[in-house]
Amino acid sequence: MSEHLQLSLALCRIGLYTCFRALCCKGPPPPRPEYDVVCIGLTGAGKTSLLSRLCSEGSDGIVPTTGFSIKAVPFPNAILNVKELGGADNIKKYWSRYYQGSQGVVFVLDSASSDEDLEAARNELHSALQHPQLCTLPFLILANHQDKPAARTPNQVSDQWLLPK
Ligand SMILES: Nc1nc2c(ncn2[C@@H]2O[C@H](COP(=O)(O)OP(=O)(O)OP(=O)(O)O)[C@@H](O)[C@H]2O)c(=O)[nH]1
Ligand SMILES: [Mg+2]
Repeated sequence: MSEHLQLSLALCRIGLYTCFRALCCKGPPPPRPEYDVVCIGLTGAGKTSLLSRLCSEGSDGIVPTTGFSIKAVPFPNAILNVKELGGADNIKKYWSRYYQGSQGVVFVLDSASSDEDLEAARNELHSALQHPQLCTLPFLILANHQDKPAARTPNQVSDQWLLPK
C-alpha cells in the first residue's frame, strides 16, 4: 500500500473516532449549582402548593406542613433546595431555628386574606427581614392567591401593606 493511502486511512479512522466520541460519549452534563432556600409564610399562604407546582407534582392531598419539608426544585441552570417551614402558630415560633445556612428566602402570602391576617403576615415578614441570618440574603415576596376575586394586586400588597408604617 502506498504511503499516501495509509495516511488517508489513518486520517479517516481518526475522523470516524472523533465523530463517534462526539455523538456517543458526551459524558454527564456539568453539575448544576445548588442553593439552599428557606420558604416561609402564614399557614394557608400556599407554600406547599407552590413548591409542588414547581416540581410538576399534583396538588391533590396537600395538607398543612407540620414542622418542615424539603424539596429540590430543578431549574435549567441551578437546583434550589427549598426548606418550607410550616406556618401554623405552634410552628412559626420556631422558624428562626431553621434559618441557618440559608442562601435565599421566599416569603409567600395570601393576597386575598383578611386585613388582620395580612397584618400578621407583615409582622412575620419584618421579623424575617431583620433576622441576622436572613437580612443580607436575596428575598422574594410572593403575593399568592391571585386567582381569587378579593386578591390585592402585587402593587397594592407592596405599597399598602408591606412598607413599614
Ligand atoms: N385559590 C387558590 N388556592 C390556593 C393557592 N395556593 C394554595 N391554595 C390553597 O390553599 C390551601 C393551603 O395551601 P398550602 O400549600 O397547604 O399552604 P401552606 O402555606 O403550605 O400552609 P402550611 O403548610 O400550613 O404553612 C390549599 O387548599 C391550597 O389548594 C392559590 O394561589 N389560589
Ligand atoms: Mg405547607
